[in-house]
Amino acid sequence: MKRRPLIAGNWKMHKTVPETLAYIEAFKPLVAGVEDRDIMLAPPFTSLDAAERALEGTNIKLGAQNCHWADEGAFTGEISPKMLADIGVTYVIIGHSERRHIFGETDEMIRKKIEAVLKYELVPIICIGETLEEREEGKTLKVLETQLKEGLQGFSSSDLKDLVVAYEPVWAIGTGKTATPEQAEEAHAFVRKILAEMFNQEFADGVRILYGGSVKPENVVGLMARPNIDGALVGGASLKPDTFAKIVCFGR
Ligand code: G2H
Repeated sequence: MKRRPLIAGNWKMHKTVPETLAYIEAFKPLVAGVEDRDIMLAPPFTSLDAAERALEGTNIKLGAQNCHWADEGAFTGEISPKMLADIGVTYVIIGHSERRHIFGETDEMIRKKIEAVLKYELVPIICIGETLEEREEGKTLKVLETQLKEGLQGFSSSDLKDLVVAYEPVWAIGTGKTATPEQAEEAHAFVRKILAEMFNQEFADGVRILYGGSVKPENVVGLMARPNIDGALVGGASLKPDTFAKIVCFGR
């Protein structure tokens, strides 16, 4: 099945508002006219509003890197999906490994965030992936299955119709080590099989599964050639407009 590729840039904790605007100014012409794939930028919260204005009328969608699950309340330092929807965000990255491992996010918190994001018709990108220790112990597939089953528990396939999954092996994030296309494909095919078991084959066939972990212009083509790899979630290599544009424009 042909799925529309999605190339997503996750800036993590990088760029001020002026830096964001300068990036977008440089990036827009580099990807203008690229209409056969989806493009997303996820700046930090402080830049979202300015980015939304700068991206208006372009082929680039806006993403947030995280959110809380409540609409509002006494949650100092948090941002709600209601606030993100209000400023024109389309995608929300949920359960990134840095959120799981540095900030202690659990599968239950991730499930609540997905529910909240869906309420505001935002598109969740749920991140899953194993640590090096888990891979070396042969637990990779079990970890992926648990993260999917617990994070997506209680939803129907129609609730999750636009769901995006990002497979990000923790050992490949920001380390320069990329999973080989074979390793990534094995994980992606397994994710699709679990989604088919949890929901149904038609649903699973429509879900876009992104690979994340040291994606660069040099390795994107090999990854994207695999049947179950539908896009990339790019961190470090999304910070420079020309480098990210090369990744977005793979194969063109
Ligand atoms: C994985 C990825 C983007 P990087 O975290 O989310 O980052 O491409 O720097 O490994």
